Amino acid sequence: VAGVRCQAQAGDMDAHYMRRCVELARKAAGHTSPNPMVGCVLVRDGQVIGEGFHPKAGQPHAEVFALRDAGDSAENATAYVSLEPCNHYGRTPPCTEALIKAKVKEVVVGMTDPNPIVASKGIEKLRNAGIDVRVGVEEALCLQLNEAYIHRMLTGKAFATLRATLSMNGIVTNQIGSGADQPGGYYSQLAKEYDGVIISSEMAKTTTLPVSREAGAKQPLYIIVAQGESSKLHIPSLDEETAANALVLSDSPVTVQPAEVSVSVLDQMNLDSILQLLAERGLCSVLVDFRGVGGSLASLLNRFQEDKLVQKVVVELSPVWMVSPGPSDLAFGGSESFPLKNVECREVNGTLLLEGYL
Ligand code: AOF
Ligand code: ZN
Repeated sequence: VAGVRCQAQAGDMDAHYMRRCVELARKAAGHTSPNPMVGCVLVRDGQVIGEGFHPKAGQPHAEVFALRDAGDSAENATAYVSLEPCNHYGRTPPCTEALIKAKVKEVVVGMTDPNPIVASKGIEKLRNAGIDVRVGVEEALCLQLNEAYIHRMLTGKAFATLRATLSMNGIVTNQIGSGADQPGGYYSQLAKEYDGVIISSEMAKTTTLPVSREAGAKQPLYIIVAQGESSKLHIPSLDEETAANALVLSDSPVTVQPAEVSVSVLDQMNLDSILQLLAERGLCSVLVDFRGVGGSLASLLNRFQEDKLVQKVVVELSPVWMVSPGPSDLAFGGSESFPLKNVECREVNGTLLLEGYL
């Protein structure tokens, strides 16, 4: 019985340290693309002797920061890593070599790396060096942490989340300044975690792009979809700073005013080619911000469920009843329903938030 209890406790501690890895990894949320978020904890004799996370693509990996933190004491330690250690020379040298050199005795991995140049080769390398490797501790949590990175690796497209605000009678609203929209509130938090935000040119023209002016703050790339625009697109809130962080996607050549913005002309203006283009530019995740001024986004989103182009939906249910421009304030009908998975519901400043996976 003592042996069984001992094993159960070891399992609990494994889960505990892996959750800490995920917590560390999340500190870099929104900063690591196209790389994943990764955290690492080094434990020896039941003591944490080093911690680290991957802060940004081009910088050292989580394992390297944790080994630096531990100094000379990593020998015989157990390394917990939320993602399989890499075994290749990329922008940085392989983490497997660093772990072998530091003489850790065991590596506990959250999930294998879907990157084809890693794909279990890191685990193999460690095992061949005589290190015990266990894989799959808190795997579901690690998979969720890097859902966007994994999606981009496997499909070559950015992970897309559709965001809309609905009135209580189900009408898509343009509620800027609603509970969830407060500065520093839920929406600005959400935008920070995504690599990009897709909006329609109609919305860009009529609203101020919510760019953070805090020094060093992370900005998502604003992707402005312009369809059927004339050759001149005027976006009043566009200054040099916002323009540096924006990209206009258009179906015909267009000049943008008053500031200079990069423009890509797409032969095929559809969500599929947009998500591919963004993945090629290194974006893992994108928020499709569908407000009342959806305009050209509405046609892009037509039948997106069938094409499996949107992975997640975030809906804010605002406590207002809207008068609709149509014949009735209630929308009837709808042909098919797609039940969402892993639905979560919470309240933020009087707005109900519903999130789920398609
Ligand atoms: C790890 N630990 O913390 C991260 C890993 O160009 P590089 O050198 O940064 O390599 C990027 C790839 O390394 C990335 O696509 C993914 O496969 C892996 N990321 N691996 O062992 C880390 N961030
Ligand atoms: Zn690495």
